[in-house]
Amino acid sequence: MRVLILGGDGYLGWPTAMHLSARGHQVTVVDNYLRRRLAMEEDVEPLYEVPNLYERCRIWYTVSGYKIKSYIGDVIDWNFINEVFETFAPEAVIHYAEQPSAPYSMMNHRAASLTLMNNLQSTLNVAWAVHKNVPDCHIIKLGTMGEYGTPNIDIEEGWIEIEHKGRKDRFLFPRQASSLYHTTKIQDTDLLWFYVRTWGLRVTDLMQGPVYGLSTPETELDDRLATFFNYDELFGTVVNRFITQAVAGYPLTVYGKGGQTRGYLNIRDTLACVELAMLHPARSGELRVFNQITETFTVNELAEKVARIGKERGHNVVIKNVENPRVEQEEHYYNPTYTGLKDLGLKPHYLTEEVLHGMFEKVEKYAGNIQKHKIFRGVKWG
Ligand code: USQ
Repeated sequence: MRVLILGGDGYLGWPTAMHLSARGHQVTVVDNYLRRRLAMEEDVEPLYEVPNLYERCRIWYTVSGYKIKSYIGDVIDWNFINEVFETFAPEAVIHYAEQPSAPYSMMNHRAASLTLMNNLQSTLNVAWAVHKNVPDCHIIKLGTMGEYGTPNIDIEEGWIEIEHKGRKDRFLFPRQASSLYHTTKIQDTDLLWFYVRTWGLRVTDLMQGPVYGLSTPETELDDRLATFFNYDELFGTVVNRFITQAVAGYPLTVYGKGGQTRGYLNIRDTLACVELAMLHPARSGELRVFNQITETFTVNELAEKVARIGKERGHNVVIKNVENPRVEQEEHYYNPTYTGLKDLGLKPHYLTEEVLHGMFEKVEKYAGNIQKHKIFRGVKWG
């Protein structure tokens, strides 16, 4: 299949590109290095350096014999992205090209504005580029579980049937996010749903939880094929952060009471989910939604798991409840449905002791690179 990956240089984009390329798909990647630029501006570069995107593609070719074509350019630049779609004519497009950090989006007005403009404009351009050049192309959009928030009712897989005054209809499940970043994802969903209804686009919205991990079958082939690994407050997700903190002897930063529950998944499962969605496309005129998680944990549970394995490996691990810089519920009901991807054949990789040991092993290798001042800066929501 001809597949276009937008945001193909990112934490998930690059491993996805290799994964699909290794399965014989014709992969083209686009990226404007936004994530690299923001990390540099904010002094939060990843744990180790990775080659630039052109070089990554060259190394991938040398190692695997498969070619990935890359374009450096901005999805919000209409002329650029329109031309990419016209030239490559993808059968599927995977849209990761967004500012992905909740704390970054809450830092100041400039960061909020960049997040809003970038995320919405890129989604708008994807819808237009598909409509104009390849109307049958399947759009796979990375959404987020955070769109739903933490409602006091079960979370359905995207849709809910509502009976009101004796009549029934099916609606998008109510959304109420707790960061500006997450709110832009809600707006993305609304934009796409509008164009699905109006133009008959085919769209899959993957409501993904926080991802952890740094190893996929393809990154294991050569150290230079590794993905970014951030452990800072802006771009590091919580499990990746806790493991790095444990290795650095920095107390694990549990925000507030630590009862915040989220659905998590291994980076390997992100790749599998995206591939499954691609191999089983949505119908024309369908917005299909999957909740992309494999298990749920509270922050306290994650801290305890990481502390246990960290201690086993000889690290001095302490758990510390710090004042929560975010505005979020710290104790709440959480019961999401996530059967759709399993029904398509997903075989989850759970957060086992073995997986944690594997992550520790990698991070320990780069322990000398950890800069403790990058770990906590306390970007406040209020
Ligand atoms: N947390 C801590 N201590 C920390 C860091 C985080 O207690 O040092 C807590 C947060 O308060 C939150 C939970 O851990 O309750 C998850 O935080 P996170 O930073 O791992 O994830 P989040 O900010 O929600 O965002 C991440 C990705 C984002 C993706 C989202 C999925 O950065 O791109 O969309 O996970 S979800 O959370 O399901 O919306």
